[in-house]
This record gives sequence, structure tokens and C-alpha cells, in this order.
Amino acid sequence: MIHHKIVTIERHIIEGERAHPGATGDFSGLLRDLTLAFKVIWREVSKAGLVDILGLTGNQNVHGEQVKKLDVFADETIYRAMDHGGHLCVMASEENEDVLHIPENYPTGKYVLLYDPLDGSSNIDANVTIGSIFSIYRRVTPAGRGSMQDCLQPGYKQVAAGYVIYGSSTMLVYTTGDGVHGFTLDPSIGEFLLSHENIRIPRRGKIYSVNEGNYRWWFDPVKKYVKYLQEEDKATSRPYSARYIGSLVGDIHRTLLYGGIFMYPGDSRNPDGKLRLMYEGNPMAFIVEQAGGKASNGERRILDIQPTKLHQRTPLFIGSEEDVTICEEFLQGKRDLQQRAAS
Ligand code: P6P
Repeated sequence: MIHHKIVTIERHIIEGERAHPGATGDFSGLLRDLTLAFKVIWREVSKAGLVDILGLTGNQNVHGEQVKKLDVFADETIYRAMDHGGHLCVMASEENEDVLHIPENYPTGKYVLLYDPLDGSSNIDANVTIGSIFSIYRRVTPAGRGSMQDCLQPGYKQVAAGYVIYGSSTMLVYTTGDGVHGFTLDPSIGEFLLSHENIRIPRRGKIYSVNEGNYRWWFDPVKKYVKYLQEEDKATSRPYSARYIGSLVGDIHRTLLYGGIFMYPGDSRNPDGKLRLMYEGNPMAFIVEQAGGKASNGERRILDIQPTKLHQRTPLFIGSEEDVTICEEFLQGKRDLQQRAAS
């Protein structure tokens, strides 16, 4: 009888901790609390379509509770799961303008959590894949209540990052700087089980992902790069296929597994693009780099950007190392369409 090793995310975290001498188990407690929040969010997201059918109409559900917008529900679920464990000194969420403090009656800890509780939630009514994104740092202030200073750290200081994709199956993908690992939720036992150990992104792909509806506002180098991808050249699998879900977690997850490039460029209307640095760009950049890929704002590595505002936006070019490098060459004027380079 071959016993397949059943590795829950908790076991994976603890085994990972053992590999880090001096780890206090504090970190595994933090991630355990976080995965509980994701299971609660999954339960609501997976029945969202049934809200009307099950009579959960209007603002009242069968328990007489207020039915909140799912992203507000997800935001509160994560905050409530994380506010009492003593692992965090401060949090910050896409849903809240200012940082989120730990209640006075709870202990504070040495970590910082930034999160996008339900990214792409505008897609949920169309049953399109959505996700939760998280980013974890060590605190920089000495002790007690954390502050904005603890949150505004460059991405290379992250100690962990991950996302949950609520799709055809629900998966949690995370890194603690030791590779990228994927866990699939087994609803029958309510556990995230290791399903994709040590995910590696292909060095070059055949898919590009960008909202071409913004073409008229793109800067010329972006237009030239996309035109390059659409040229025919068998040696470099061009023309690439176009895939765009419009939900960051879905588009990044596909790029991570299949390779290629995802772009949300700045343009003449929004030079910094749409995506947020602290809880979209940085966690996704950490994950993709740990899988062997690359993430840039067009000029520099996403993880090297020193943030100044909690909700600041950044252009994002992320995916296979070769694809992002060629994209940067176009964006930095080092490459043009006329160049008939080998790659
Ligand atoms: P657009 C979803 O609203 C989101 O924040 C990301 O998940 C997604 O990548 C992006 O916006 C899509 O934006 O402008 O293409 O609809």
C-alpha cells in the first residue's frame, strides 16, 4: 500500500520553520490563523451565487444578520482572525484608508500583515475567478503598537507572501523565501493540501496578458512591445496568445504555471497604472521571483521600490524572466521593432 504523504499547509509551515534555526513557531501560528480566515471567506464566496436562491436576499440573511458585500466581509474576516493571536503589531488592508491597529486588550507581535481581502470582487457576479492576496514583513518599530512606518517597507523585506485563488478549485500559493508552493483546499476535510511543490515559472512563455481596451492611452514603447509579441516568428513562439481574466490573482496564477507576461502599464491617463504596490505588486513580485521569474515597473525591480504611501499604485510587468527582460528593453528604448534580434 503506497501511502501518499498528506501534507497540510500547517505541516509544511512547521517543517519549513524547523529548517530555519531560531524560528519561534510564531510564524506558523500567524499563517495558521490566516488560512482559517481564507477557509471562512471560501465558504461565503462559494455560495455567493446562491444568495438570492437561498433567500439571503436584501441585507438580511436567514440568521437575521446583515449580509455584507463580500469584499467587506472578507476584510473583516481577515482582521478578526488576525487581531488577537499576538503575532502582529499592525495590519493594512486595501479596504481601509489608514493602518489597522491591534485592539488594546490583545498582545502585539513582531510581524506586519498587508492584504487585499478580495481582489477582483467586481467579477464575482459573473462567477469569474477572484482571490485574496497577503504580504508579511517583520516590524521595524521597537515594540508595542505598530505604525505606518512598519507598513511602508520595500518589497524585498517581505518574509512571506501569498494568494488564495477561489476558482474551479480553491488554492493557496505562498512563499517564505524558500520557493513557491501550492495547496489545494479539500472541502471534505477543510484542509489545504500540498498539490504543487516548488512551482517554477517557465523561462519564457507564449501568452501575454493585458487589457487591450486601454490601447489608445498606452505610451508608444508598450504599443511596440505588444506589436512585437503579435509578429510571426516560430523560433520565439510568436505571435503569443492573448489571455486576460481581469482578475489579478487569476492572471498571475496562469502566468506562474504556464509562463509568459502579465502587464498593467501606466498610460497617459494614469502614469502609475491601476494596481497597488503594497498588497498587489509586492506580494506577486516576491512569489514570481521565488519561482524564477521577474517583476518590474518598467524601470526597476518592483521589490526595490521604496514606498511612500500605503495605497500607492505602480505599473506592473511580471512573469517569465526572458519575457519581462525583453519588455523592459522596449520600455527603456534599448530595443525596437526594426531590430531583427534572434530572440
Ligand atoms: P481592468 C480587479 O478590479 C483589479 O483590481 C485586478 O484584480 C485586475 O488585474 C485589474 O483590476 C483589472 O483592471 O482595468 O483591466 O479592468
